[in-house]
Amino acid sequence: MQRIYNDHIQRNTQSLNGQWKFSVDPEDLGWEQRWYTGLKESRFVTVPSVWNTQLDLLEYEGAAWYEKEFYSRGGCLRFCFEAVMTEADVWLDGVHLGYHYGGFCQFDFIARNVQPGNHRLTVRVDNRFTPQSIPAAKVDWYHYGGITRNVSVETLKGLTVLNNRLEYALNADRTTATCRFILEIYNASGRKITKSVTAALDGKRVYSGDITVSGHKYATITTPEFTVENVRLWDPEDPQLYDICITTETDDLLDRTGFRTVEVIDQAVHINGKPFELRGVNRHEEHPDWGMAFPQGLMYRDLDIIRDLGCNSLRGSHYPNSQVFVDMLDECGIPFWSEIPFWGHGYTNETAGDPVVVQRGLSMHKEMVKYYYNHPCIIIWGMHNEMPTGEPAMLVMTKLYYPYLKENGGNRLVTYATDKAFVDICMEYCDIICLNRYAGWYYKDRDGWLEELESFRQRRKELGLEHKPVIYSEFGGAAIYGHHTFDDLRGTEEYQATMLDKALRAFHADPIVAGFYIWQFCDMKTCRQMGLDRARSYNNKGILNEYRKPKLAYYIVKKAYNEFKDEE
Ligand code: ADA
Repeated sequence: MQRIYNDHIQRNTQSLNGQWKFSVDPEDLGWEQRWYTGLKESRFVTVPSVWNTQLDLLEYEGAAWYEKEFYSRGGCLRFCFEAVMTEADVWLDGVHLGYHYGGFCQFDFIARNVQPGNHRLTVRVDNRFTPQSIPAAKVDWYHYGGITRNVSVETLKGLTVLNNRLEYALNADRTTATCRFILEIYNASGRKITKSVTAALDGKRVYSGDITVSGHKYATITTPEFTVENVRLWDPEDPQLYDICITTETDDLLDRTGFRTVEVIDQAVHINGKPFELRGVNRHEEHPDWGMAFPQGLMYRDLDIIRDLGCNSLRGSHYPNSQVFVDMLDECGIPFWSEIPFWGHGYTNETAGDPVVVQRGLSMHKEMVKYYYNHPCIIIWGMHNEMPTGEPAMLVMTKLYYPYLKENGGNRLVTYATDKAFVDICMEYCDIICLNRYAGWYYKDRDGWLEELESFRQRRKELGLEHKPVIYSEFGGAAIYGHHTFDDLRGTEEYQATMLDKALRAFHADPIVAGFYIWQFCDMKTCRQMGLDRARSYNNKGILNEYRKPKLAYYIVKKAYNEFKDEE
């Protein structure tokens, strides 16, 4: 996987990014005609990319085939895909390796006994929607397709370390951490072997032990507990990271983590025991020229802007972001909300209760937890967004996901974003109540917030949930970049700026509000199903336009966020 540091020194890793053969398959002929035995007609594309940036494929929804030749010295090969949108079938030299569902998380397939020489990797990608898709076809972003993040092939030798998780609990004064590693091991040799596995944290060996694995099998090691004294905390003010190094005789895995607490005390989110008002924006990983195959250089640029704006937190709406971006947030101390792409308006009680949908959502949570567990910046897991949470199926779903994330998700708060503040029946199953509200845009006016806050305070009381803080997870309104009038018209930069200023000041002044994430960082392309409400086919609620040019609201928000910081 690509990180902002090397994650292997011993393991041979080869990037498969770059030029691939590509062929669309609008009539679904590929399976029958066995395109996985070699693409006859094709053009070249770059991976990672979305196919929608090609002029004749702007709106293409369907299957497409990718093929790449590469040389390998053979052995046991692991093919790693960081994201394929949305369904992927993978073949090596015409042999099917596996299938993966879900557009925003990584997955891998292992091929054994591969001979030295040239090989052909084929991927069939399908971005169509069905009633069981996550997200559903009605979603407020563009229907992209393609191999959107990095691809690599690793040569696995002997006993290998596929994944690690550092579980910890800090003592009351946060100076000592009681820890253990959970290590996922794979025997690439195929023989019965007994080998040692070593784990080091910040250069100090904390575990070493032998394990016996027979055949091509997986094994899990749960190390005995060990303590870390004089903990250097990961704190937004000073985000200290610890290096992880897991080694076997023939393999290694390098990672990083950080120690911190996050909890709710007196209706406020506390990081490391200190109240922390979450002041942020919602950000999609999208750019008009790159779609959701978002280049690393632009991630740095976005982060630069986000920090200039005075944000101290981010919501990764609406899906797991690239690992490298989350690595950057770890480094610069920006607490992050990570969620799966359950975006609600396309679902009914019936489709949200469909067992396939529920299981797909659970698998997405499992993948997100597996691959993002060690990131200290992730302080919130989001289960879903604007789903029909007034309906019984959503109660069943939320009651399933919430305990899963509490038990397995590490030291984090768990929530979901609701647009049904007054009819939602799931609020018991979250640590913070997160409201998506658009006063001044979809209803009421920009001065409606005080009334709104008062009504919700009452509602929270009626539900007996007064101990739960509230986050305004979305609010805002559209402005077309460069649109100014003498009148206070919706759609102008002035209207948006005033609206956000009023909202931010109302939230900041209210003790039940623990944080706020503006909708949204920048304008983004949306899909046809969103209808006429989206001028230019964009969601224009960005405080920057899609090319990251600031609107008036940018400066108003920056002023407010800096004032709030100065009050601390
Ligand atoms: C919702 C949704 C966002 C966006 C927003 C809007 O709150 O979660 O993705 O669609 O509405 O612009 O209306």
